[in-house]
Amino acid sequence: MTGRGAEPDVELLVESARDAIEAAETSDDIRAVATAVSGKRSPLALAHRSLGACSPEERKQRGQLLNQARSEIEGLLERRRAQIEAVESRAAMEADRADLSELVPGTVVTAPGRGHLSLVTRTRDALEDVFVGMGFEVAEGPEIETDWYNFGALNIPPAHPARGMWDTFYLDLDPPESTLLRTHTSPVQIRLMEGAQAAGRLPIHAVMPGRCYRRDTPDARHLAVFHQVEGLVVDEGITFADLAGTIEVFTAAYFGADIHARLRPAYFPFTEPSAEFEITCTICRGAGCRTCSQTGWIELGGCGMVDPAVFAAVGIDTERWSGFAFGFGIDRCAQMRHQIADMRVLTENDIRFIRQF
Ligand code: FA5
Repeated sequence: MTGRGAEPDVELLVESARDAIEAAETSDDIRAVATAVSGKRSPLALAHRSLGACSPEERKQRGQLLNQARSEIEGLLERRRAQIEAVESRAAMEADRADLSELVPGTVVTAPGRGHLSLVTRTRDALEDVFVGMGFEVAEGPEIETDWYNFGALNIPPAHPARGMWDTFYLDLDPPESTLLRTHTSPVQIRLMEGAQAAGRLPIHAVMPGRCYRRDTPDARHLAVFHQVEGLVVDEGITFADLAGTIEVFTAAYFGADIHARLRPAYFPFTEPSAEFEITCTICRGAGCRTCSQTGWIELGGCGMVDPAVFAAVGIDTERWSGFAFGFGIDRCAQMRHQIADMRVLTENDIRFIRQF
């Protein structure tokens, strides 16, 4: 190989990669093109390999050219991949959009149809699949809880002002306010940590889906009976970056790369630091609408690093272990995934809605 003619052939290589990348239309296409233009057997890789036969001066010059070519090709691939993902995720969202238009008279279903799982159950299953794919186990806990598991062990002692964050349904049992319908899935974290600590089964990487209850007035984004999925990781050397990365991977996997997510500082008594996790409202695409109270953003859940007081309540050694936790609304995820303007349709049993899923 000689230095003469090196530049045109590298230019040619970039040009033909550019043509192939621009011609790609689907995720499968772009994957195949990526292998062809920058994979181990691509002309680019072969050109790199042949540098060994060049003189040191030539190697330096041509090596630089080839590195520039590689970063240009990778940039082109990245851009095209993002465009394709955005188009595909928009198309998937569009296909899932709920249609609440009136039934055409005369199309009433006469024969009993075959039933199917509700949208919320299917959303829970889909969310579980995403987290299981990321290495989490699935656990469950009771819906009727004691004050200790729902509040006390979570660093919310009686009369703590944070109790006001959860309007609670209490059971009519003695002593008063000792037993309740869980207001969130966070008590399952406590049960899991207690069990794992007692049995010497740390670390923990688990998600805990389930039904929750609050004396919330139903509106476009709230129900009195709703669902959350809790996440908990307790391991050595866990940092906020692990939490942020997990949420990012989850959002991209569940909502698609097109949806923007952000973390905002927040307060929860059982995590420190804490954050709220929001995505662009899928109803108005961020422009502001009734569903998102004109903010353009929808809160999906809360998260943060497990507070040392919580580890102390379950006897976990904070010298060795650290962890993060999160809790998302499953109904909220379904609402955003399927662009449902008002969450109350999830409970109304309107056959026009149910049959769409
Ligand atoms: C909690 O319940 C915390 N336990 C979350 C958490 C877990 C924080 C672990 C830190 C660590 P919050 O009250 O914000 O936080 O509820 C979390 C999510 O549940 C909300 O963002 C929303 O998506 C959903 N949610 C809450 N209340 C309702 C409701 N009434 N109807 C439907 N979804 C709701």
